[in-house]
Amino acid sequence: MKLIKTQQDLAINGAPPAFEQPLHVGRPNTGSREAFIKYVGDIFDSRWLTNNGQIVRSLEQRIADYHNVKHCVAMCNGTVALEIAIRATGLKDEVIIPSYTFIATAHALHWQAITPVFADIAPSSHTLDPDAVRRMITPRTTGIIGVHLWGNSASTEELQEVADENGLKLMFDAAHAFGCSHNGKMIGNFGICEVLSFHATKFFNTFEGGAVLTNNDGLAKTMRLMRNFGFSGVDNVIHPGTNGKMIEVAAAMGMVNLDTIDDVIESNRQNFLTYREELSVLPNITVLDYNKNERNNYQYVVMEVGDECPITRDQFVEALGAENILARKYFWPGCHRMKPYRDLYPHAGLMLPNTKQVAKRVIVLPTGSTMDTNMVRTVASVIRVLIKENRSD
Ligand code: T4K
Repeated sequence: MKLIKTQQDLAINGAPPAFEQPLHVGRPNTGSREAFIKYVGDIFDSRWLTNNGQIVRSLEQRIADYHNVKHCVAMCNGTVALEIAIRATGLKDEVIIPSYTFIATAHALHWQAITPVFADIAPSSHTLDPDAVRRMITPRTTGIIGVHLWGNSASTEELQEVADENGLKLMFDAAHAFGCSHNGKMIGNFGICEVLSFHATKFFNTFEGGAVLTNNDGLAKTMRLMRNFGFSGVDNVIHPGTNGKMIEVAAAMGMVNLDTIDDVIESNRQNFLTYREELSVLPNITVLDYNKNERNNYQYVVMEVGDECPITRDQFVEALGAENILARKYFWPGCHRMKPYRDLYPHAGLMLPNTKQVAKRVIVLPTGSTMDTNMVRTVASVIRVLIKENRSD
């Protein structure tokens, strides 16, 4: 690792890369190896591997307590959790979502023959613009799925108003928002329900996993049935269902990761603050901020490249890649431009100017517990020199 000072230090100009090993966005945080292996030993001893085991139930309780919400229903991944939540909530026909999100938000609807209708985002928050949602409502609309992108909460009150005024159901894709709050209230308490992802790349992971948080007893009961083929006791199926269960070894990873979650958030916060200090002084570069009055997990460092910047977003990604800094263009080009949805709505982009603009500007930078402040400063030095090198003045 070295500090990049001049253009001769850049890998695109023939110098060795700044990092010998690749720096990933979404490098998994893993808690104590010994504690995890102890759990694995217990799983071997008990020979209870899945089907609502003790570790899954303990993890559900801890996550519900952490979010101050009545129910946490753990699932095998965030996408299946979304699918089950959508079905249990009774969404059908058309559901309004942002296009600027991970493709799973759209797929979870499309997979069940529900049409995702894409509404535009607010450029400052990257989350659904309630007025844009209003414009997309048709007689076939049954609901709205807001996304708390990057962990920043969507405009929950305004979206609830739109939903109430139009007789729609509102739920949230909270895949990025584990441990975050909105107006002092923890995520998990908004809309009918909120869906978390515990994928390996999330700051809190269970290898693969997800969960639905809700205060609605009936909905929680239905989702518990749905994730286990609709079984109520032995030999008795009382509801349509699928296999959405979390396994014990995944829950064990969650238990271990929960033990160190505060340390992970703190190292994410330090990395975020260092990035912000280093990058926000650069012309045409902004770092998406977190609301300091809320609880945040700081898991994404989102840099936006302004239109006047002498180097384009894609040139940044390429030059950073040469340094072994594997920055990502999440969620370019927007769901509406991915083949299944492009075919469905070839002209959707006309209603999505902010999505188009934001998707063109965003770079997500590596962070997490495998990075420290010095590494962050090195990444920032590459960005600084790239801008300096390309300045026309
Ligand atoms: N809704 C939203 C808003 C979401 O963002 C997501 C998932 C979901 C719903 C669905 O939840 P899940 O069904 O996934 O639980 C990743 C994740 O696969 C995905 O979970 C996540 N969002 C999305 C934002 O990011 P990719 O395509 O970036 O994954 P990949 O394999 O390129 O990994 C990213 C980086 O992490 C790579 O540079 C390699 C590194 N990595 C990855 C894995 C899996 C590791 O170092 N170790 C690992 O084990 O999608």
